[in-house]
Amino acid sequence: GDFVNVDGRDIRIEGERNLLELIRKAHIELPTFCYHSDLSVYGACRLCIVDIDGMGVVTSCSTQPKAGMVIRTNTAQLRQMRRIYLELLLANHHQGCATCVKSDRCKLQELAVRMGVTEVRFQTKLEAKPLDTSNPSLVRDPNKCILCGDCVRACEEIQGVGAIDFAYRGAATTVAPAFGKTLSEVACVYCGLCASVCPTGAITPRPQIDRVWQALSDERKTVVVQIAPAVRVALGEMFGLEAGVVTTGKMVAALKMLGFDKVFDTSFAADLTVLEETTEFLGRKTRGERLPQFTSCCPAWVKYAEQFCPELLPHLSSCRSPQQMFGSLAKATLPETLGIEREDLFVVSIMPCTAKKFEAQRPEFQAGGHPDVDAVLTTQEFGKMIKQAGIQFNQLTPESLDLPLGFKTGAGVIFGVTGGVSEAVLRFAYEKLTGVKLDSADFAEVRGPQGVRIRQIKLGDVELKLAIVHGLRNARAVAEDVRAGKADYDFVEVMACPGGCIAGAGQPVSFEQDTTQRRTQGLYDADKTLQLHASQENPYLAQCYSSTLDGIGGRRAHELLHTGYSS
Ligand code: HC1
Ligand code: SF4
Repeated sequence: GDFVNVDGRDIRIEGERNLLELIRKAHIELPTFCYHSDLSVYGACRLCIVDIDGMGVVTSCSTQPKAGMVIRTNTAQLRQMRRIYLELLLANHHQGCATCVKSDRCKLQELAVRMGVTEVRFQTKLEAKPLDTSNPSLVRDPNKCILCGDCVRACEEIQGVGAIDFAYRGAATTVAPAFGKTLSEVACVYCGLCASVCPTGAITPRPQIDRVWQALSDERKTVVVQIAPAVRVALGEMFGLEAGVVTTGKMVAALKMLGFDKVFDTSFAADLTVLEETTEFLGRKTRGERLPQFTSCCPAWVKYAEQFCPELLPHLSSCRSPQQMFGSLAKATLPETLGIEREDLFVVSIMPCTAKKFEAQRPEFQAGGHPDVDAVLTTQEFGKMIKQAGIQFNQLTPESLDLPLGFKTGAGVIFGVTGGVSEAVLRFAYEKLTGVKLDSADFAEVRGPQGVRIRQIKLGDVELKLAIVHGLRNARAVAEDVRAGKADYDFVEVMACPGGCIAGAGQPVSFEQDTTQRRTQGLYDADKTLQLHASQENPYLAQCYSSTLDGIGGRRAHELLHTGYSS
């Protein structure tokens, strides 16, 4: 085979796209801000430089591996150059580190520490630029931007939105929405991918922690909380646990200590979504109308469809997302069961997602001037609240979720990964179409990391064609095919974030390479360890349908669980 030599060791070339990836196989993680394996190579931060015999110093992210290369990654010259690059970045960066929301998980800080930068010799005087707080999901702080362009490329290349770009030239260069607009004035869908890739605190999820503390200390309020599927496999990372470790029981204990009165599970509402959405789907399939049916649980996708493919809106499932089904159901039923007034019930969500903050504020999800979901915390914010309270998370004894809205099946848990909604729907559709109870609950053929997965699945006599997509640029491609009559799908699942909710922008910031994979595995394992795997088996749903919803697809179910779209 072909080899390169990295710091004295021979490393085999196995189709790596660039030296940075190949050098990882030597167990060396080169510093970088602007390299992301899913994005185009930009080569702007220059931190990943290496020294190659006969070539000199080059950026490894933009250099192809060639057999026989002799590479050094850690010479005195490289160390010195990297320090200077970092000092220059720091010199143009607002240094309010102690009060920055990104402080504990900032790549700039991490690399400055790692490279031993202890002073900044070229400090420039910086004029403070205004923050963009125009929307419920994200805060943009241009003072902390280091012009790596990661957000610009992620928004364009993965989401196909192009809401932000470089503006001006030279020393005035900045990253911003076009024409000096705010994020709320451009086509931004609040997916937060820009925040996920941002190495500093220049784009971050907009916090609501203070509102939640306030509700918790308000004696008139009864505060309940729902936990999204993806949160349980990621929160532990903020307390030193590996990605993918399921911490549901400890989360319940922590939430009770923080003062929440009831702790419920969004996965209960996901089970509910499965019954409603599958019933809607099979109805359309029988009548042959408005196919394919697109999923509607990802609020960034819904906003994207409203803005970019309004003609497809009739194809979206009319189901509210599980977050909003939970909210309306909680507000409709809990006041009576808890013996309180509706306006004294405060519903909090803990979500992996920034777009969920926007979704909760949409006018269609309010009743009598009160939103169905009062506040949305990200997984990150939840972890911060636990830290603010001084709770020793790892020492907690697990506690059980409250009933009935805390009971779920595995189908409601796998919603958090790409393919999960489809698999959950198939587990119900199978029984509906064959009349046979499912013995092995999996439809593992819909799983996987590919951005677009087309699957034909036979349930009894019915052949279903599914498209499972994540990343909105991929969704756009499928939508165009549908519009052009080039695709005969029955069902299309769309998640904006690559990987699904587990990789949402509200999740803990991770510097590891395999985090998405581990979280994914964590959710599939959680499904396996639960008692039930198909939504129709959830006994509390049956109860809910008879007492409150007038049956699946019933009148009350329609009022509380469905919606329409605006274009
Ligand atoms: Fe998701 Fe969903 S799975 S959208 O990815 O349908 O955010 O986790 O809560 O609502 O259930 C997010 C996750 C989440 C909803 C559900
Ligand atoms: Fe682009 Fe999403 Fe960031 Fe908006 S939130 S700027 S759509 S990446």
